[in-house]
Amino acid sequence: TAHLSPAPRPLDRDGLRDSVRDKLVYQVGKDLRHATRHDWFLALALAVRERLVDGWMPSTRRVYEEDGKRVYYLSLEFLIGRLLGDALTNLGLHETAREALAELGVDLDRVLKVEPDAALGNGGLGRLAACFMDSMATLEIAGMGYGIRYQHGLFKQGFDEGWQVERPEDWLAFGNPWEFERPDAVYPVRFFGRLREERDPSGRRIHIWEGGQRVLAVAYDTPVVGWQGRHVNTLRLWAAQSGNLVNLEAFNRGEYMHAVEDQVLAESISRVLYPADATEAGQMLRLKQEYFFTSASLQDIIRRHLGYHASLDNLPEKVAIQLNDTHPAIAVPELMRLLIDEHGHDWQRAWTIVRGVFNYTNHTLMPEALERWPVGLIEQLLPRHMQLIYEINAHHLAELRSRPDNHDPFLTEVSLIDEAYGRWVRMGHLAFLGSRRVNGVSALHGELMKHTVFARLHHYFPEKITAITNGVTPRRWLMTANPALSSLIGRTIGDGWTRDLGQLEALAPHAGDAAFRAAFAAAKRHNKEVLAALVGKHVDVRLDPDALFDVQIKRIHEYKRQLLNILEAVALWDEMRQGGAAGAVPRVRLFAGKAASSYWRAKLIIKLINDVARVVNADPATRDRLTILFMPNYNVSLAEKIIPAADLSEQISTAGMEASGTGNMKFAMNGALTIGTLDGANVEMRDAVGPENIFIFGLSAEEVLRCRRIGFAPEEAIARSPRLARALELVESGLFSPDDPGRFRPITDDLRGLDHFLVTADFDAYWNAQRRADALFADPEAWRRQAILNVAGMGPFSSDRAIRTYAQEIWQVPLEAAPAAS
Ligand code: DL6
Repeated sequence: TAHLSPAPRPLDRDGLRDSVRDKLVYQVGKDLRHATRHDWFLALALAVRERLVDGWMPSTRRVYEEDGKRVYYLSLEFLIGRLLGDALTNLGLHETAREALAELGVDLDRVLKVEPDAALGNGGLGRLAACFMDSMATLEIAGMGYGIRYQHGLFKQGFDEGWQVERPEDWLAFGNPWEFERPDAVYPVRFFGRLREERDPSGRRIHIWEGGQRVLAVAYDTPVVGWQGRHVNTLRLWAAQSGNLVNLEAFNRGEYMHAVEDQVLAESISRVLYPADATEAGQMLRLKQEYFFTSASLQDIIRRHLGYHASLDNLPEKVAIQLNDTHPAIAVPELMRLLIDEHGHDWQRAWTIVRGVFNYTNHTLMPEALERWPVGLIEQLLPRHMQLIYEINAHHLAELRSRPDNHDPFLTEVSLIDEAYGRWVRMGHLAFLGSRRVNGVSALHGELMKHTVFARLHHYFPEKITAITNGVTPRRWLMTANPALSSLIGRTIGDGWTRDLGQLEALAPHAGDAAFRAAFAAAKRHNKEVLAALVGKHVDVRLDPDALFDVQIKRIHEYKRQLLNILEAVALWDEMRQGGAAGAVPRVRLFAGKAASSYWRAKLIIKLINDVARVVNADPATRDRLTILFMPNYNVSLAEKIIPAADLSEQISTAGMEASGTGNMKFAMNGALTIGTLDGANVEMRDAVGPENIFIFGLSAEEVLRCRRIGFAPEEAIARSPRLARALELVESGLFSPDDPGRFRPITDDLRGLDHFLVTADFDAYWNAQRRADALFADPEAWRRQAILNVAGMGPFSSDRAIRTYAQEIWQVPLEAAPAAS
């Protein structure tokens, strides 16, 4: 369209080859003959980065010149993965790079593999942030991501006799060719200290926060390129440093540790990503991380704004800030502090600006995962912020008390301070109150937000909650990850889907075409062979590409119910070895995912899966029909290999507990059928692909709530299901853990006692859904037909659609580029 920015000048094979050779010699400092694969990776990445920069400068210049509204995405996590393949895809340079390297005697695929994953996130929330960055660049939105440059990302997972072990991750060990350090973009961030009050010449009270620990936030910028390189945004990550390089006096006294203490303490803030996912949180350091990156980002945003505008009064017209979960919720009192204490605004004006600028995305409703900080901790670490939070709360409660529709003098449920057991600041409430819009990540999740955690706040502020369903970038998750299927799609319907995923609809009629189905099956078969070869290289398990690849990959969490999956596998194995389960097709049950290091129950579930796998895989009676495998060290790169090879995607959470899911979308986009509950975005996926093309089972979210309200009796569910009873008995018998027969008692006792996640309630329904999957897989043509219809139905699940809707409904920024342009 007329609005699209021009694509960057083309680069041919010879140009890229020469550039790579130059980078190798002059920047990596290696001779061609002695270069390692890693050197070649650096050389190619630097050559490609140059192309990114070619687009980056004009994009940045244009954004400044146009002075439009900017979008800032504040996120403690960006689960980026590898960048080289993605950059090549977006710049259309994949084949050029392959040929250029071949001329230098180097294989591109081998080079791509040495890039470490940037694992700066735990799971869905962090990966969503990465997909959103891709889509903002593709839609040419002036967007910027802000986060932390963790020195060590999410831990590496290994197994020791089937138990998860965590090893530190070291993605920066060989340097990072994508980033630019910005020693000139540095901001001070204070912790602890004292408050003092003074009067300014006009008699106004001013608050001075002084003393304590002062840390510096130093910016590192990574260019984020959109589709076809037309627009390049920035991801700015902060590293912590101390202003005091070394205490020379202490050093000269021989106190070497003491001499660098300040530096070590400061750097600890950006040293490690917390391996927490939903239920765990470190205390002081975690809050420090949250405040550190939030404060630096807000100072940066204000500096940029004041470079072009006389005051901050028009901030809401020029800036929209999305708070990714409550991790950056301290931004609400921090912006109040900056506006009032540093820029002289009065309370009312400052509050109007805050409420016009921020928006908040909620990613979970689990009460234990909603962040709350002890009042005492905030008072100690951020004394001025605690004061401001009290003041915000006082205004908020006074306003509600004066409303004619309020009959609650105490307003305990909507107060920012939870005083039930101890005193806590409710960060979700703080983010809700300080935001213009509060977003749920699927239609169901948005509805549940209105009726559960935010019910009372929603009553008073009914216009705030929106529900924009998550999406994933088709460039990484289909185009780069699955060249076999992408090229088939391209040959069949053209390439417009890369920018307009709705075009996949045009595949639907081809589901009825036997030749297309055969080509589709060949692509899947190829991907399964690639995965089987990869598995064979790393673990001693042989996967049969003819078997049904049944995959559950995600964080290990009780609500995601990996337990339901493995118990059903135990029941199936038992039936097979008794000579039953005649209709069951040969299957590979593949698991992957990490457990938070302090989530003991999740780690026991991993051990159970590994123990069951050891016994089942060694059984000669069932060996050809059932293989169970837990792949270690799940990360984005592994997902890119597993997802294109999957036949069946496990999305089996307790309904009402998975906010959206995004893995569900990636699998279906790659031609897997889903077996799942009516949870998160599964509901919308069912509507998009048709209920006959998805295996839905189990309790609905409403039924789950009812079940829990009236009290659920697992023993009755177990008594009704001889298969489940038998599976539990087998686990309890010690068959899978002969060295420690009682090992899994905590799991089975819980299933028999409380079963909060309703595994036993859904077991039979799950078993039946699995048998429906068996029956369909036994008819390959019918299976393929449905798989193709799943791909065809994935149009709505692009992150481009999600970002377009955020832009219109939440950020209110104009969209320049037309949706369907390719
Ligand atoms: O919104 C992204 C993603 C959802 O798709 C998942 O359903 C949800 O579990 C996940 N949440 C997290 C961390 N939880 N918290 N807070 O990753 O967000």
